Amino acid sequence: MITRNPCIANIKAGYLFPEIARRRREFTTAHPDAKIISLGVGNTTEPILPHIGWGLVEGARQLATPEGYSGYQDEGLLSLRKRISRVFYKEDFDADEVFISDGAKCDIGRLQLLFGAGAKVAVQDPSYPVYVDGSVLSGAAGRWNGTGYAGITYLPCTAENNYFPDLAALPEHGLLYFCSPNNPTGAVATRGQLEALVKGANAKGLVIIFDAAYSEYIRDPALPKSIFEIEGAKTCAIEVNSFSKPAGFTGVRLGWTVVPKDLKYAGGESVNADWARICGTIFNGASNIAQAGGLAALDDEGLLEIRQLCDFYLGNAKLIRTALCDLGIACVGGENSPYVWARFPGRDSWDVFAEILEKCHVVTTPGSGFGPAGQSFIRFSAFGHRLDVEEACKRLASLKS
Ligand code: PGU
Repeated sequence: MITRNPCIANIKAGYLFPEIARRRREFTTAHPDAKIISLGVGNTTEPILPHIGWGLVEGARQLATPEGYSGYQDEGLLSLRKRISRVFYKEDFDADEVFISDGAKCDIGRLQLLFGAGAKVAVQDPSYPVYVDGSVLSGAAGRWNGTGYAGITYLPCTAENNYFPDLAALPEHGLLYFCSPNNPTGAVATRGQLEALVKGANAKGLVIIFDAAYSEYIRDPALPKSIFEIEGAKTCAIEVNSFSKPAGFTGVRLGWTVVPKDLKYAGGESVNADWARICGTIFNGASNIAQAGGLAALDDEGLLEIRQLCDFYLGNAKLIRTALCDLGIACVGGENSPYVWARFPGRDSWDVFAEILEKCHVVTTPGSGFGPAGQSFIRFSAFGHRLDVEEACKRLASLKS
């Protein structure tokens, strides 16, 4: 029989979120009457707002007309690529530098095809688990050594360094996944920090995959929403983004990736041309209906709805933060991001996860699932109905006893 891909055999455990779902199921089987509230996976809960919803409906209706019908749109609708460039990048990118995707996660998974199994990968620690698990699947992570993968450079982002990594540790000619606003810590890199990062990346021949999936949650106008606000980023960065968290498209599936034409490999070849080739080969584009929704999301009315939806979830984040602070639990995040990162000194994350589930019937995410530096932390997601979040906050009080 054919042998298993050794990269799959090398992956440490189940993907974090299905593992949480498994533990939740185990708990509900033992306690069938428990009314569980999830502040675990970052999955949107509120309905798509009316104007954006209308865009989706209209997109579907158009497909059923001779003049509105469209088929494959490999790199995405030209009108959407242009609108993304206008709304997010002051038209600084040509349409063929903006690639429409079926979501940021899908592109994060595909992007490593550009660099292959030999890429030296660095991640913020803690970080969204797809960066590391995707690297394991592509063969770039090396062996599991008990606390992490030997081939991955983990860059601790802790209270001690204000959640920004030590740039001296960046690998030369490697790949860095960088997420701001960060999942899970909620930290947002300042302009000065990103300037130092871009300078360091250009000096070391490093490519940054900048994940801006939560950029619409930034409320502080001084904080950059995109790596491309930083001079010099076009020669060292790729940016992935998504309609999931700003527009509630987690189930609709729509995102984009910007690959500047100025970005070149060591041999001078164009990364943009390779990405177009990869997308043309293994991806046939995002749904036309989703893209019609995306167009509606990025007109004036749609942008107001995005603001409104993010404000709602930020309101939830504030309630969670306040509840935790009232209990004397130290936490960060939640101000420019939908995640609150809470510290339980000396405790194992999975034990705290189990305690919160048992005492409060609230599902959270254990910090250690995001990397070694996440140990003793819990991530609270602000994606939930308001009444559920209020109820969860009340229940957290039983953590005192
Ligand atoms: N990037 C970051 C940093 C994310 O946190 C998530 C979702 C995505 C990308 C995915 O974006 P899509 O455009 O929807 O593909 N993170 C959530 C959901 C869990 C998951 O497995 O994606 C979370 O709870 O961390």
